Amino acid sequence: MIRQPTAQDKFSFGLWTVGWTGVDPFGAATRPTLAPWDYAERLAELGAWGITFHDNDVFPFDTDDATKERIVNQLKETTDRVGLTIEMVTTNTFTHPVFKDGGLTANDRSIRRFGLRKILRAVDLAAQVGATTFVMWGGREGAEYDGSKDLYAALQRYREGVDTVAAHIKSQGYNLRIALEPKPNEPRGDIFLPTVGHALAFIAELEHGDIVGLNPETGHEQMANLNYTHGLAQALWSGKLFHIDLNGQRGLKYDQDLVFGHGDLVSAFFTVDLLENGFPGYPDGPRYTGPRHFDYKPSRTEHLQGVWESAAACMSTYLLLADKARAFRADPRVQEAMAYSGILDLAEPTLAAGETLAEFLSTTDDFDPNKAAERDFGFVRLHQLALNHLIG
Ligand code: GLT
Ligand code: MN
Ligand code: MN
Repeated sequence: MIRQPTAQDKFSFGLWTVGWTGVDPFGAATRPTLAPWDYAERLAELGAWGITFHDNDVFPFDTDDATKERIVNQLKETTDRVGLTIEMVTTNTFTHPVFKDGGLTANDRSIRRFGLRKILRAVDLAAQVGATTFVMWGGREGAEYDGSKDLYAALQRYREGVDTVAAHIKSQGYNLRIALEPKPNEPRGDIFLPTVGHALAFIAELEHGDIVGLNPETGHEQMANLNYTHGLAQALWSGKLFHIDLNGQRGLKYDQDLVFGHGDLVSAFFTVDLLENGFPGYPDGPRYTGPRHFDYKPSRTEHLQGVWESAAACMSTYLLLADKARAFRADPRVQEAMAYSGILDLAEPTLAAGETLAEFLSTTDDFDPNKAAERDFGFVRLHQLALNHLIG
């Protein structure tokens, strides 16, 4: 079964996703390179709503300003003509060898100044093409050897870099927010800001943290053996879920960037359930309304036909899971099981309204711990109902 996407579904793709030609550390390209506008046109035909890109997905690293302008204009003309939104732009601070020790946290100050300038130019480009999110994935910000970095200084310089970018956005009056993208490792042995939690704590230390949030990626959290849906939930709870990178990952190995749902399918179901249905106990609670952005790689065994099929698969899988997640929440058996499990009771504050600490401490509620310990929560039955919806 295939579900056909429309613009209302707000699906978007990085140009580097369908544009990946299959070059990996062990082998050469297995597919031809198309022009950026060719990828955009094809994504629009498939039902995507938007695209995203790095500066160097569109023009090569050493392009002069006039040529840059011409290429960017040609892409913008194409996206306008086919009705695609350029929703996010980011900077490539990882491919060129100059960035081998990072862009914002390289030990070499001249490289940091070069990296920061490149990022600021990409911010201007983002504003020029109408993007509203600016992702910062610091893939080369990190180390292989603990002795190779002053870790305090690295965080100081990372903060300086992100705050400088945020200050530039504010001073120019751009309608842009920064979304930091955590990843635990690869390409560096250890990347700074390795998880959602580390990045949230970092944002709290920024001067301009009000316009800085997160772009969590499914596989990146799972590479750290963490729960992606929990990560999204905490980012939402903090008001920091600015953007998402959906894909698939199967366990603790290299960053697979599989089609969404081709990794941990049960986890993907609950991710979509959270994105589409929100928190069960908070109908008016925080919701993610941004793009459903895919950051995946069509496997290098596939040629162009397989590239388009895998992009369509990301969107179709999302829509199928959304249908199932809605049916799951609407099912009276599920609602009964959720009530039995006390899911909605967790939304009730532990202290009563107006209850003082003295009042609270003066009573035992006639609570019998042994009796309470006999409670059956029924989480297994509830989970099996989820599974029935997922595979039924
Ligand atoms: C790179 C990385 C992705 C990031 C991209 C944004 S680039 O492909 O693996 O996870 O989202 O810089
Ligand atoms: Mn990835
Ligand atoms: Mn990503």
